[in-house]
Amino acid sequence: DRHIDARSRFNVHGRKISADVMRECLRVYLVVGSANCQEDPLYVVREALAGGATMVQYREKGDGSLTGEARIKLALQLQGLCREAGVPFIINDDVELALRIQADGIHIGQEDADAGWVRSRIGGGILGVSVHQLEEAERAVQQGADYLGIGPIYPTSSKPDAHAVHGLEILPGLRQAGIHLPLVGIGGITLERAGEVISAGADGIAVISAVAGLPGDQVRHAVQQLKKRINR
Ligand code: 3NM
Repeated sequence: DRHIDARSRFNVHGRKISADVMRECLRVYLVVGSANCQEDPLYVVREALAGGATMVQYREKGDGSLTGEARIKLALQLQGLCREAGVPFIINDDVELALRIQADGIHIGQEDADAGWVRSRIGGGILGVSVHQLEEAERAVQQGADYLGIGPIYPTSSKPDAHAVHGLEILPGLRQAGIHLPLVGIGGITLERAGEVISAGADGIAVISAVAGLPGDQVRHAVQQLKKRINR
């Protein structure tokens, strides 16, 4: 099978990604698990990639989420789609899964594994860390993060244990405090709000419901529209 053989140009065994390439990958970042999708997640991700999604994170959380072999199988299938499209495939939280399937990287929050430990496990793979304030951001930079996730920017119904809403102000705040790492905003970002998140200092937007929550036949168009707002 060709897509299983095709090597990703991003890889846990590769060289560390440059900040410029990282910024491009963050532009329209789809976060997705089977619980977020109205339809087959493979269809949703295929359509999002056709619309120009620049990175995909597999985040299998919430009611009815897959476990065990089914989870690994879906991860491998989504990875195949991302490899064909040439975009990085990131695993949320689960270092063992990321290493097992040779994902392109991993995303962790403050409650997950220590970022320095994750960096030591994944070599040059992409490491994303969710942070909520300057000290966390500085620490993640020191621990070798490639990008920081900042959220929730707006209220979200996709993450029941989300932090208090930050608003846009956290983005210029981090920039002015000297955080130059690529930043992605997350939480409640819609087509209407995408432009202001970029204007406030983010390099990209990460979304669940604005893409994965749509009927499958609207996914491609939604990603195309998000890209237009961001490239403006
Ligand atoms: N992390 P939606 S908010 C996965 O604040 C996630 O770190 C967040 O989903 C954070 O685009 C969030 O549907 C949910 O609001 C994003």
